Amino acid sequence: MSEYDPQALQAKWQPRWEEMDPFRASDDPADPRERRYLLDMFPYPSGDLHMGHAEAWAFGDIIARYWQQRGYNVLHPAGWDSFGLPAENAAIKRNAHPAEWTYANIETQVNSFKRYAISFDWSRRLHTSDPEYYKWTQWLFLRFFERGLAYRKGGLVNWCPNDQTVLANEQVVQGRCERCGAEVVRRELTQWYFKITDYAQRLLDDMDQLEDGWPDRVLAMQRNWIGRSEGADVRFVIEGREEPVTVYTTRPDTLFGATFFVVAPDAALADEIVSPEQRQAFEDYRAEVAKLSDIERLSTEKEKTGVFLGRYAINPVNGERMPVWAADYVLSDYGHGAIMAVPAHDQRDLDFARRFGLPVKVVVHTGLADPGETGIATPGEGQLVNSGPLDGLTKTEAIRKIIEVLSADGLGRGTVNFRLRDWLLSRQRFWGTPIPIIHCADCGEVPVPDEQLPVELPDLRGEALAPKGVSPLAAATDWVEVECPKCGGAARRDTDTMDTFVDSSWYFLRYCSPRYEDGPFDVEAVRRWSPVDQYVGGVEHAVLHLLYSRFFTKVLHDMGMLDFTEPFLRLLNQGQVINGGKAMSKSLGNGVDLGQQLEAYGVDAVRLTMAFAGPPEEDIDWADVSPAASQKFLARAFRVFNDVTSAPGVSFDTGDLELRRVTHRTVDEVTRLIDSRRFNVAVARLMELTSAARKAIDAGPGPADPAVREAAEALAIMLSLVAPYTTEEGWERLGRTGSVAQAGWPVADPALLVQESVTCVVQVAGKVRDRLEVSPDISDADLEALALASDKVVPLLNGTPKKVIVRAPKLVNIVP
Ligand code: ANZ
Ligand code: ZN
Repeated sequence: MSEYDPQALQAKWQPRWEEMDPFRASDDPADPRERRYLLDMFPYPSGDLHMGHAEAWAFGDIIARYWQQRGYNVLHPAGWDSFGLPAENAAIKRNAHPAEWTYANIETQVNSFKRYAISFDWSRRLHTSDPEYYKWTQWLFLRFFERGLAYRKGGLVNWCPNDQTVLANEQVVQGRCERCGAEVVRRELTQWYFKITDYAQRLLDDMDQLEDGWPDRVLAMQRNWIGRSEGADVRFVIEGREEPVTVYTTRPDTLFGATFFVVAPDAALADEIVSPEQRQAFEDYRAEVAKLSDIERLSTEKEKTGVFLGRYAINPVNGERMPVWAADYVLSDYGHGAIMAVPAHDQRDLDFARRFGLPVKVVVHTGLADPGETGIATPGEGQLVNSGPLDGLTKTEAIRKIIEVLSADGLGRGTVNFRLRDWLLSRQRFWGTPIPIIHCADCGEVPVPDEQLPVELPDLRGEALAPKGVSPLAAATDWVEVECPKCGGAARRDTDTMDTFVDSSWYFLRYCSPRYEDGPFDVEAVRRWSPVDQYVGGVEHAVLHLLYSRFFTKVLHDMGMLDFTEPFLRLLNQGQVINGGKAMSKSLGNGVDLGQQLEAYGVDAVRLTMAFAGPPEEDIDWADVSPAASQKFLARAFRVFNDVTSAPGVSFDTGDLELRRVTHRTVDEVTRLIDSRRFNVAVARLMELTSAARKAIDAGPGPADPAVREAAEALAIMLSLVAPYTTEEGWERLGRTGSVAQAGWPVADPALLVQESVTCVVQVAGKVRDRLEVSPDISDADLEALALASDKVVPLLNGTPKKVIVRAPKLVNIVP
């Protein structure tokens, strides 16, 4: 086998690695090695692995294998986020149990990951749909419940008419169900929520810890989602209503410019205050609005709609009467569900005022044209006008002043608001973690006692799982009807299951002690391994999963179970694998099948192509890369390993100095490049090292020179991060024993890193007058100074030369 045959190498080494099991993390507390935790985002068992998996896991594996080589005790676990709708829909179609589809797909992915040579510690494998796992998801739910962080409330929720389940706001994308694309409607339902809003400020503050480790855009998306704003609550009296109504505004300085008042049509207040004459119109309008998603309601494109409620609010600062309207652009669950409208300085209010002929009153002079005429609101800085005691102040001063005034008069106060809402976690579907609560007519919501966990799913399959608006679990009478754990009376289990984001909010903790039976995780094991040093995964999880995991971490910290507050220190978001400039899709027919690529080029060439394509954060266009060229390069490297003739263990000291320098420089650079996740440049350096070794074998000191062995061994180790099969075989060919994955990262000798000098030619008037030995990275300025000071040049110059052209480090051209 001196020809490079990737399939033969895979057939040879995969079973051997299976036996060696080289990537087991050591749980021994006395293990002196530094620990590192590399986590790939939880895979969902949707089918076999695809190109996107191949990319993400190739990157994660480079880092994990690198740490392994550096001598760390590395935790690199594998598991599956195995609850969820696709399994359930497949089960309905095939009249089967969701577990069948799920676990069959997992087996397929396990085999593919093994072939793909990911350096997992397989002993820690877990699945969120195993009762041994979801027992602890339930246990955690109960702890949240005890702390008031899991609660039920009624309200309008997003409902997918196709999947027949509620969706979190985050799962509604442009008014449609994230999973199936159906248009989402609003429904009044009682659902379970996690009180993530209690943690809004901390979720924001703790981002300080992530500033250096997470991509800026992910931090921005988190910040945006939490949506903190500062402003004021202001109390308005509504004529004929005892209790004043509070509104939230970020611009209390514009209070004198409020010309009307708007209530969310779906807020209880609207229903309460609407006048009898306007009731019919209001109810018709409300029914229309119920069909819209928040996104549509907030769209600035959409023509403004609304109805007058036949009532008036009194502006607390000037006593003016303002008509009260209901309009969909005001949301019932943000702020207080009602606003003061300031059309001159808020575009939505202005659009509304112009549509319905309401007055526009400028109170901040910004220097821009009158919004009442232009239709363009002026939200910017300026000087207050028409505002009594605020006149002449700047916006900032006016905000401070009016908050003082309102507070003194008991009419309002400064406040902070968050866009973040509580996390709706209950789903009316089968294949998820059952909510461990029992409803008793006398005792209310009763937690299932810990010793009765897990509440296992009943055995339902096929038709029984079909969506019917209530959870399929409701029909499993034997399962539902239980005794109340408190009073022993007849009671019913909660029939909803949890959003799968609950399962994946704590899996990284379970990996630290995956078989632990006395709790969700062994606190000591987590202390040793966590937080995660490097998380790798797609940017599609930039908001939801990361926010939820951060929230869980903070709650567990408050429960005294964790000694840190952020779960993931560094985050790498890989780009997408696309084809021909477009995302791969069935309809475009531009999908690339991973299995076929692996068949055609071998695992190593595909992994190498992923790493070499560009910076890991950028998209890889498969039409622009060449796995065939990757394979050719690997064959070249393989030949180098084969051609070395010196004995293993030979001293490198007497080796060819030039090649030794190249080797050590490459080690030094590749180390830094991997540390900074510039895998593509690292691969380029390894290609150069391969060429240098080749040249030394063919035209230089020859294959027996110790420097050739040194280069080949360093190459094998460094390249093993990307091409494990080729290098494992190469290592064996080099006469070395043990896995190349554990050979240990090469160390660059500083003495061999000093750069040789370069000869620089100095020309005067086109003639070569001097040759200077300079450092290859000399600056243009230094080189110019050296050249102008040369003994051979000075006599030829008559004062300052006309022109000096510098091409560092090789040429200086002087025009006297
Ligand atoms: C008057 C005003 C004048 C406003 C002005 C803005 C500019 P953020 O920054 O997102 O927190 N608002 C308050 N509650 C609302 C609700 N339930 N639905 C829709 N809009 C609501 O936005 C706060 C601003 O959004 C508030 O400040 C309010 O409009 C509006 F020149 O009050 B403002
Ligand atoms: Zn009871």
